[in-house]
Amino acid sequence: MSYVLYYSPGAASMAVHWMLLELGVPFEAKLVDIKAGAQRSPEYLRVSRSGRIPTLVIDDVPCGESTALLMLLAERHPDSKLAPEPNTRERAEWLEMMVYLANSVLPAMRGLFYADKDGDAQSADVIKGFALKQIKSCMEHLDRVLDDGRPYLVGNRLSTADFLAIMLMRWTRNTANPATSWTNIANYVQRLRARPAFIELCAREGLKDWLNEVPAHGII
Ligand SMILES: N[C@@H](CCC(=O)N[C@@H](CS)C(=O)NCC(=O)O)C(=O)O
Repeated sequence: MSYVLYYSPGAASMAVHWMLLELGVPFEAKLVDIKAGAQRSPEYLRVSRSGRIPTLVIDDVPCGESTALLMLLAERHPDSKLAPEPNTRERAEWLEMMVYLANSVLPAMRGLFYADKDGDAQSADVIKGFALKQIKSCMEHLDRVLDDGRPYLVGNRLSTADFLAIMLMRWTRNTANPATSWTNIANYVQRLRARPAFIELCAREGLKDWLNEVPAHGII
């Protein structure tokens, strides 16, 4: 079993990177510098037909799409229990949440960050405005899901849905309505950010701007 993750700091690879750390499996991480356009280099296009991040090369086979990769890793590592068992109520909830995040939240984020690149510059502001409204309504929905005080998004235990949701919530941090402005989400984010694997992930990707506050005396 071998894993090579092509990633860019804070990008859609983040959830997969986090999951690999939680699993504690050996993997190699290869940086693709999006700002320098490395996702369009002939080397990268040899592993990724779409030229998008992430790609996870599993036993020499390149695989894409962050949500699919999380589900695939959960399938390959069933002992981790990062996806609920088939034919359970939690499985139905998990499938619904994974598809909601991939199908409603992720495309809106793409609209927010890539409106000028994917569309044309003249309509970019309109697309971004629409995306921001969609993202706000998604965060309202996720806050309602968390309203019963559950510690994780699905089934009272950590799952791939949490890796994906936290990554997406982080992307709202510089908008007028960051995800953490909703109380249930803010508590959820604090809980998940305290995980050692998340702290390790941020250290490895050089991300310093979305960590829990460390008290002045240094004891958490
Ligand atoms: N649906 C894809 C989205 C991937 C995606 O849009 N990745 C961005 C980084 S967050 C990317 O590759 N951007 C570079 C580009 O589009 O040129 C997934 O979830 O893997």
